[in-house]
Amino acid sequence: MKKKRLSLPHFILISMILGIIVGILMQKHADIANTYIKPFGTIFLNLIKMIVVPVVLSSIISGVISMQDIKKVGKAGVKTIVFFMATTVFAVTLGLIFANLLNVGSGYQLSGESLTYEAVEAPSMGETFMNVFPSNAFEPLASADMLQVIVIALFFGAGILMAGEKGKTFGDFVDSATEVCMKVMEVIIRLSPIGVFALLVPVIAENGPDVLLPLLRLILVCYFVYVLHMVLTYSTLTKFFAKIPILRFFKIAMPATVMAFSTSSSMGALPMALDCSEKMGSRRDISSFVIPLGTTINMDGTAIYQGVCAIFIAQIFGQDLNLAQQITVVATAVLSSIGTAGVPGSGMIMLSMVLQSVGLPLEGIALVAGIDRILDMGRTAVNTTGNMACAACISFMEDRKEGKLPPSSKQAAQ
Ligand code: DAS
Repeated sequence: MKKKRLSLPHFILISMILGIIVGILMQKHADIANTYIKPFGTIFLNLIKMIVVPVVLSSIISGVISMQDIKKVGKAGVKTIVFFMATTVFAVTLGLIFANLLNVGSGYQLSGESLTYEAVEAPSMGETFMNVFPSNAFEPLASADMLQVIVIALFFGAGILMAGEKGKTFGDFVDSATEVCMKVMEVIIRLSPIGVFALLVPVIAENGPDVLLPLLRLILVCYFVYVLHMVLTYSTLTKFFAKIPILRFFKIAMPATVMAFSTSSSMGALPMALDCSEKMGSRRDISSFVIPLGTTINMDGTAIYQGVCAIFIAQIFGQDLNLAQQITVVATAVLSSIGTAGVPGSGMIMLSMVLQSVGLPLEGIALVAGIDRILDMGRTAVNTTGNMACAACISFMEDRKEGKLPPSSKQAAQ
C-alpha cells in the first residue's frame, strides 16, 4: 500500500506539539530558550516582513489590472466588484464586532522578554486618514507603511489601466513580479514548522502552557463568525438576488466548500467551484469571470480571520484598538484580500500587513502561526463559498436584466 507522505500541515502540527512540549520542559530555563531558540523565530518573522511589501505591492497592482476584464463583462463586472467589496467589509466588521463582544484575547497578559513590544500611540481618525496618502512613492516601501503601500499600488494599478497599450509592459512586469513574489512566499510558508517551533518555545517557556487557552477561544470565535457570515450573508444574498432557496444553495455549493476546507486553497477548489456554480444555474460566461477573479481578490473568510486576530493580538498584548484603528483594520483587511493568494497560509502572511497598519507587533503572529492551518481551512471555505454566491447573484441579475427568466431553482438544482 502506497505510504502517505507527511505534508506541510502535518509538519506544522508536529512542530506546534513539539514547541509546546519543549516550552513546558524549558519553563525553568526561559533564558536559554530566548538565547538559542528565539533567534530562529525572529528570522522567520523577518522573512515574513521581507516579503509582505513586495507581495502586497505587486499583487494589489495585479489585482487592479485583472479588473480590466470588467469591460468585457460590462456592468456585470462593476456589480461583481461591488459585491466583493461589500461582503468583505461586512465580513471583517462581523469579525471585529464578535471579537470585541466575546473578548477573544482577554484574560491573558503576556510577560517576559519572549515577546517584546512597545505600545504605540494610537493615531486619531484624522491622522489615520491623512497618513494614508504618501508624499513619497518609495519611502513607504522601505518603511513598510502598509496603508501607504496599498495606496501606491492602487494608484499605479489604475495608472497601468489608463495607460492602455503603453502600460502593458509595466503590467506584464508586475504580473511576473507577483508570480515571483508568490513563489518566494511559498518558500517562506514552507519554513513555518521551524518558525512555529522557534516562536512557540520561548513564549511557553516564559508564560507557561496557559498561554494556549486563548488560542482555543480564537478558533471558536473565528469559526463562529465564518459560519455566521456564510449563513447570514450568502444565504440572504442568494435568496433575494438569485432566488435560490437557502438550503439548496449550500447543498449545491457543498462539494466546493468541502474541497476548499480540506485543501485550504481557493485555487485548488476553483474547478469544483465552477462546476457547482453551473449546477446552481449560474451562467458559464459570468461564473468563469466571477470565480477566478474572486479567487484572486475576494477573501471574506480571510478578512474575518484578520479582524479577529487583530483584536486577539491587541488584547493579548494589553493594547486597546480605538475606533480609528479598527476602521483601519477593516480597510487593510479588505485591501489585503486583493493581495491574498488563494494558496494555503497566504492569509497569515497578509495578517502581518494588518498588524503593521495599526502598530501591533508581528510577534503576535507567533501565537497564531501554530494553529494557522486550522483557521485557514475555515477561512478558505468561506472565501470559495462567497465566490459561488456572487456568481449566482450576478448571473441571475443579468438574466433578469436581459429578460431571460432565470431557470427556476428546481431546474437549477437538477
Ligand atoms: N488559504 C487561502 C485561500 O486559499 C486563504 C488564506 O490563507 O487566508 O483562500
